[in-house]
Amino acid sequence: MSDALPLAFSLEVSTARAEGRPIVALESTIITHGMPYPQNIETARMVEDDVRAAGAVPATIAVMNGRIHVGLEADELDALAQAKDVMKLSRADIAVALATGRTGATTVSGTMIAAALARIQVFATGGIGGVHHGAGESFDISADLGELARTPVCVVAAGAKAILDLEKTYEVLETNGVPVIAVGQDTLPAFWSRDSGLAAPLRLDTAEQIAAGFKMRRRLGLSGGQLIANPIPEADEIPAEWLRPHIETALAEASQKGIAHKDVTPFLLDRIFTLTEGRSLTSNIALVRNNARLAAAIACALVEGTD
Ligand code: PSU
Ligand code: MN
Repeated sequence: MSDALPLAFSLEVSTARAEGRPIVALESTIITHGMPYPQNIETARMVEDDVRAAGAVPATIAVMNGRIHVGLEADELDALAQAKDVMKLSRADIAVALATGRTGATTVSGTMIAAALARIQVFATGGIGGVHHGAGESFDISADLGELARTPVCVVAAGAKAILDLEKTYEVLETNGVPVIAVGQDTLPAFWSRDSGLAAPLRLDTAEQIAAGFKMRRRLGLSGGQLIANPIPEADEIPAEWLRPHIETALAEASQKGIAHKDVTPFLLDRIFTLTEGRSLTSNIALVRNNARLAAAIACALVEGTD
């Protein structure tokens, strides 16, 4: 038994670490459980290229063969995107998956844990998990929220996914001391739509300000991360009113079919994809890419700035 961390770095990431270059973590559950093949692999590649084009190095994270891979080689990314029976790994699952040599994709919480172990401070995803509708009965609250409260990673997302009870989600984040920072607007975004109608607790307009806020938390000894709520670009958004009935249909189907636990989010995303005739996926891809670009700018600002 070794005490060494079970981390495996891609060539690109290990070079970047040696050179002190900015690195952006990317998750893999969005690839295995969030998007259909082949759009999942196409998106994963585009997002990595977006990070590179913005001057940082992408580190897509997944568990394979008993190690947390920080940065996937091209063939590993291809294999993961097509693999069946991939585990969905949050804080609760990651150690068992590693200890038993399983293949698993990391959620926001799993990816934050891996990023922190690899000393990566910035992570881009689509939308975080949160409090599901009906949580008063089901108690279904994503592990992403607890992770944001404890692990020091700056998570760039288009807010929480609009399938969730957004008011309760942001209430839980506030209770747990997680800074929720809207980028360039006074309201929180709603994943596929720019505006949730909810006032943003905090607003910042530049990557440099976001980096400075993150460093200040460290100086103060505050644990936990920050949620950077980055609105989808206007050209790619789906108006919330148009989307609402489709979300309601998907939610009703999920409860009728008894979909529960880890299956809820993948089920809803897949149903909304079908109900919107693919429109939700097109905007999901656009918003992830937009988040990757901002995350790269924040990672660059963290490397360039001095504390
Ligand atoms: N962002 C997306 N699509 C996704 C996810 C994020 O655009 O599928 C994934 C993330 O991995 C997030 C997970 O952690 O959905 C939330 O799952 P749950 O609600 O079961 O915690
Ligand atoms: Mn859940």
